[in-house]
Amino acid sequence: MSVVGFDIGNENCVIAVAKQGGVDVLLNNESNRETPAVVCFGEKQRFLGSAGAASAMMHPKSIVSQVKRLIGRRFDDPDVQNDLKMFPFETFEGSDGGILIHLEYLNETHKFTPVQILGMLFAHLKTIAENDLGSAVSDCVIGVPSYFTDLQRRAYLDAATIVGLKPLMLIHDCTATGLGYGVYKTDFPQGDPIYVAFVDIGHCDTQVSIAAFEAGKMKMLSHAFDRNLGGRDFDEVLFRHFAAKFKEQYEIDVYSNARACNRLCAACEKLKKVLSANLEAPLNIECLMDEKDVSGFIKREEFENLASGLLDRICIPCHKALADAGLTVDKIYSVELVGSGSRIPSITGLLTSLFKRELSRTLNASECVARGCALQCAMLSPVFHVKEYEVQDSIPFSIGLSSDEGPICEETNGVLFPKGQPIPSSKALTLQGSDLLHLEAFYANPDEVPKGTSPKISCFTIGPFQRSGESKAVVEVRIDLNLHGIVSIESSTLIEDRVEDSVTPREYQSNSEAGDVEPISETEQNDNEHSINEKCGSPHRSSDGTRKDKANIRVHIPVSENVYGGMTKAEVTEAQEKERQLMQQDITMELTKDKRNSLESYVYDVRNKLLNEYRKFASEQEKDGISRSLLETEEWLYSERDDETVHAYFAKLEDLKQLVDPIENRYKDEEERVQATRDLLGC
Ligand code: ATP
Ligand code: K
Ligand code: MG
Repeated sequence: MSVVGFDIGNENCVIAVAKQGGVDVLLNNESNRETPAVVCFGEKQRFLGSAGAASAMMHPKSIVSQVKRLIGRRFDDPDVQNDLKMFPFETFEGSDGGILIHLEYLNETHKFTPVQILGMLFAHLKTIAENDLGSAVSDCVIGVPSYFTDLQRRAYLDAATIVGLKPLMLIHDCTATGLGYGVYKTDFPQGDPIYVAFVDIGHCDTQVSIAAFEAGKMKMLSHAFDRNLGGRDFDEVLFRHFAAKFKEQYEIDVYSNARACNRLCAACEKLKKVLSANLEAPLNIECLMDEKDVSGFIKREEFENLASGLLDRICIPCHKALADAGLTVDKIYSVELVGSGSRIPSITGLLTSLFKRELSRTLNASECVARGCALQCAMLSPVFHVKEYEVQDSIPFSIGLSSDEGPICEETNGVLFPKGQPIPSSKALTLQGSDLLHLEAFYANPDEVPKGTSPKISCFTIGPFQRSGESKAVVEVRIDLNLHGIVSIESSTLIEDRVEDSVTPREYQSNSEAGDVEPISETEQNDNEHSINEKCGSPHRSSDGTRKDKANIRVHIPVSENVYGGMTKAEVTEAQEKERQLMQQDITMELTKDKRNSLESYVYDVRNKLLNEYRKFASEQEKDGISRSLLETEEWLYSERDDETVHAYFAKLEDLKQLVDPIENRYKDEEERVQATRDLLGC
């Protein structure tokens, strides 16, 4: 069983595998360690990852990138609308308020949700891993931004399920990075823990987290972020600068031309990278628009001035992470800078003065998340032995719970899991009801979640159940903040007094099929409507209230959950079927290409051999016949036919072989004879 970690970036994805003796980053089909997060729809097949990026120019209208930005978001979110403007494809609002991407493919308009597109990317990364490892990959750990909402986390799990991946855990990016830092670090100072700040600047976002390390353990103290600040914003600064310049200088408006926009955008990203290593850089694009070649020039200093607003914004999550961790900069032992967006020198300068110390680059800036994910996967895997290491992560959002009768946790203003709650955690609630209970999970503090996040997370219907007497039934509900950081109901149990001798347990069965009945000791019940028992830090625990002497009957009752904006089981199944079809089409097209290539090279090969090694073994008549067939096949191949099936290419090859094989055999016989004679004389 393999142990795989995935870092899904807005720009690049990285796959890492834990092996005996360490973690390796896998190379993709193009031998790169990073795979572009791109899905492209060609005419008859999809191109994924590097192949997708390479076919961008061929199919500019059907290339989907930065899908991570769209996952679990609402179509009407102003941030989303802003992003959608930059995409070349059309998008619409789905019936659930989510995003639907419309793409022309195989003479039809296909509608995909971002989850489906992410699934395609997952499938591609899975295939790369499987080809490398030579075995099936299913268990994995996937990195997610700390700002991901419940819905976005569920969307990742759905995308994984669609393509047969089983995430053992979704882990926060900076936690994965921290794990890689802590596991390998051996020189911990004696005494107090050390505090390390991780600053990850990616293509679209910035995350800052602070962790406390001691020998053998790590605790995440805070997660802060700017969801809309990353490398691409620096590209945009350059883009706007040059778009304005070229308008003045060349009288062209790149905004009016999608292709010109794309090209200038790509050129600006390159320019930004050049400016990381040089104090000035030129920008030249041939025939950008209206048949005009353009050229420009910029100094690093000017770029820094243009980007000063962005630089200021990087400070905000840094200060917030410090404040939330309750630390001042002088308490920080080290600042680890990761994410390729952080390669801009002025960012380093800014962070150096903010944290009042030299920054460290102990970790591989582009691989650390994937490596940490693979390590975590190894730690969770039963087949892998990893040295004991304790990780305590936390959720950056307060999550509340209410019932039909109002908030449940009144003492804490309705908050069930406050910001900073360890992941995973578990709480047992004791509730009362007559036949059904409704619970609503929600974000309790709109200031904590990213702007535009709906406070509504999910609702749970518990029951139906039957109470035995006049009084309300007592139901114990175990709510988890699970390993993925998702709120879920782990179990719900009807608790009734055992009535001696008169009633058999069967009669306590609920209306559901899931009616396991087991007698247990009673857990403590408060006099008020509901009480809470809590546990955290371990994924599998139940409440252990004070025991009383009297035994109770516990009956499991069914729970149905409705995630606002989430996929139903039926939708996941449907998406699986759709993905299976798309994948089949890709495989068929690849196979067809292979067959076509083999036919093509066979024609060349035979033609060549007829002039050389086969010359003596074929009559003139045979040679003429074969040459004619080769020519015919070639004409058939190049007559602009692109709708042939695998079988057609296969049949043509077989036809040719029928003609050529007898000659091939004569040639081989002769070869063998010569070899035998040589052996006889030679040795
Ligand atoms: P995210 O974390 O937002 O999902 P990601 O993980 O794909 O995205 P990274 O691969 O960490 O992002 O970083 C990509 C960004 O880094 C891009 O904006 C890219 O232009 C930028 N980048 C890469 N190399 C350099 C460089 N030498 N100088 C400046 N920026 C760079
Ligand atoms: K990445
Ligand atoms: Mg990243």
